[in-house]
Amino acid sequence: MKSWTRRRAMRQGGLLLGGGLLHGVPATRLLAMQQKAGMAMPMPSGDQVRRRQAKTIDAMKLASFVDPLPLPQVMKAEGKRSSTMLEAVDAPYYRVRIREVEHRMHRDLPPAKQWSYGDGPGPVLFEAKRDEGVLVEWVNELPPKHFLPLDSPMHGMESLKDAPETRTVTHLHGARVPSISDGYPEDWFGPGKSKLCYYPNHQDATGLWIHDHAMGVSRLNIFAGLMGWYLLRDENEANLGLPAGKYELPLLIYDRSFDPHGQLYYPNPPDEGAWAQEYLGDAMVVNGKVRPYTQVEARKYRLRVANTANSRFFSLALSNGQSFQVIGSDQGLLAAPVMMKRLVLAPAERTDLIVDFSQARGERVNLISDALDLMQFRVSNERVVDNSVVPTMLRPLPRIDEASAVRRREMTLNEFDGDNGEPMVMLLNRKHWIDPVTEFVKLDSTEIWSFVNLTQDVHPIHLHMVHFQILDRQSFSTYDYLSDDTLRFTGPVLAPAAHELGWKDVVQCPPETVTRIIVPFHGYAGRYLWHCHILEHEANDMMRPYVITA
Ligand SMILES: [Cu+2]
Repeated sequence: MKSWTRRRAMRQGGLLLGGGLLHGVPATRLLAMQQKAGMAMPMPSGDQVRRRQAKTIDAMKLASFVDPLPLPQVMKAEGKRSSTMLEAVDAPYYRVRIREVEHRMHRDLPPAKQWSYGDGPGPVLFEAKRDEGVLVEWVNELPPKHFLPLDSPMHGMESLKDAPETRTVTHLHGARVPSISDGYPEDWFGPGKSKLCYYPNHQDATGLWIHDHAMGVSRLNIFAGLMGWYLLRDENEANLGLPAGKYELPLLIYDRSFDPHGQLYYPNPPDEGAWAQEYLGDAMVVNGKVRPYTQVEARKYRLRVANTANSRFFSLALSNGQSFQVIGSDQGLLAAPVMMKRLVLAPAERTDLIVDFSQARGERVNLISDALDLMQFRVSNERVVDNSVVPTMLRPLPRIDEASAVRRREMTLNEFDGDNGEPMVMLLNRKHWIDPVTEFVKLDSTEIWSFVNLTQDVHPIHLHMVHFQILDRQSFSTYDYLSDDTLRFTGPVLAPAAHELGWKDVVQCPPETVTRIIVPFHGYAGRYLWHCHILEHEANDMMRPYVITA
């Protein structure tokens, strides 16, 4: 796991530039890996680093904690509508305009161009109830030109030459929905068009999130701002007595960088290499503001946290060193709270935290990620009565029996060099997005998928439509695997950490490690996808379709 730690520390450590993929890996080891794997690993040139620095301001110098934390704008239904997609007669209908807006992300920055769901500049929030389906019409009102740099070697771009630059399609991440409403990347639509989606909400309470998934441009569209919360509630959760209402804070955390005019800056190929292998900014943003603050009472709060960054892993902790209780993961509550002081959240992962500020009356407590500040809680000096509770048992959460799996699949995570030898391509199972489907799964069957990570990166792998449990992780020799396809393990079988024992839809796959998950494919037959949720990897080309057959 050494390289996992090293790699992760790099990604979390302040300003890491787009191409800085392999600092810290010994050159001899790197060379050996390249030779064995036929891989070309990109390194940023000093020139690239200097060019990038000239194009961005130093966001670490912006004053911290000067903007109040915005809370997401709760979306309102416009009555009810019927549709052939519905199970019932009619359902609440939402019409969401997708627009270009201007939004000030920090007191000392001018308003920056962004994209937004809905009419406000900030993130949005849908409140949904279990088994009460909703209709959402996503309306593309974007201008014809993208304000971020488009590049060419990304997957699918050949076939997208005539596609509108500002295409979009919305995916409700973690939702069990029919394929037609899932936001398949090729179901994009251009400006002036809209798409009606049906979300049945037949699943346990959890924090889902909406984001763009349009072919070839989703990393740019999400970077531009197309993200939001979707909190699904149920009776079990409501009866627990957890902190609620104003004591529940939904937080979208991500990173950005700004050009000298205060506008969002995304690396612009070819100046900085053929494509940005990862994006890491130096401004930590929560709900649309750079390092904001919020006033809290000296009591328990429930923090719903989603990592909506393109590439950055957050290592969440509190600046006063106090512990917090983890009560949920991607797909809802854990069986029991887990006390932690530090939790690593990969892109697209969510966590559900209880933080008790009662011992920090009158103090300022920062939410941090290693040396980086994300936001500040200003705890009131007043004593308050806190009637909320955190039960020791949250819900029954049986582990799935491995014996129930009818099929086991071995999936490789690969890095290779591109046609011209310089840019790298990253693949799942050595296949591109456009290659024919290779994973056909029977509806209602259970399978075990092993992710064989041959790369030096942690890849957060996400499967659409399903939830799953993590079985274990075990390091192996990539050398042996690449020479004769043999899985020779080099370390012990590691059980998932306590906070990973709940239902998941994203799994962190460490380098040179086999990560196994068990997946019951309940829900709907149809075409879905699985992919790495580092958006720059997904785009080039770590994304594959899979089909559930009835
Ligand atoms: Cu990846």
